[in-house]
Amino acid sequence: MKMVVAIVQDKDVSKLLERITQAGFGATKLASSGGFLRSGNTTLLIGVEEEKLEALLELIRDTCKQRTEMLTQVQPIIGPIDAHVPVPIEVTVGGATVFVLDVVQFLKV
Ligand code: 2BA
Repeated sequence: MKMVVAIVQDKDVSKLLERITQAGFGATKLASSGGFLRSGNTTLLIGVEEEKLEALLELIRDTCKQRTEMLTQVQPIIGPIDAHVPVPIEVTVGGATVFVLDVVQFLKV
């Protein structure tokens, strides 16, 4: 068995959960935040039999879209006076960041 940890954008979560539950996978949804953008995203924990792993990854690939987000960074300006100006930077986020882990034991007690 494998544990898929998928970090997805909030905008993709409803559709993805609908599709993975319809396909018979069990999932747990956790609210999370990215370390770089510090904005909300969602982490899904999905336990899956090894033979169904590829089908699950395909659903994630197919559902999670790549998007651009704007980040404003304050940059110092070199000149006669010290100044700091906000500079917008475009960052590409997603589709999804996925880790696949081996499960040593799976119990429901
Ligand atoms: P964030 O950390 O908020 O990162 C959002 C996006 O910012 C990233 O998209 C990437 O395009 C960019 N980014 C991240 N760190 C950067 C840096 N040091 N310099 C320039 N740009 C940077 P994704 O790669 O699609 O990642 C989306 C989210 O997935 C991340 O949100 C984070 O929550 C998670 N993630 C990504 N890599 C991870 C890792 N190695 N371990 C744990 N979580 C990870």
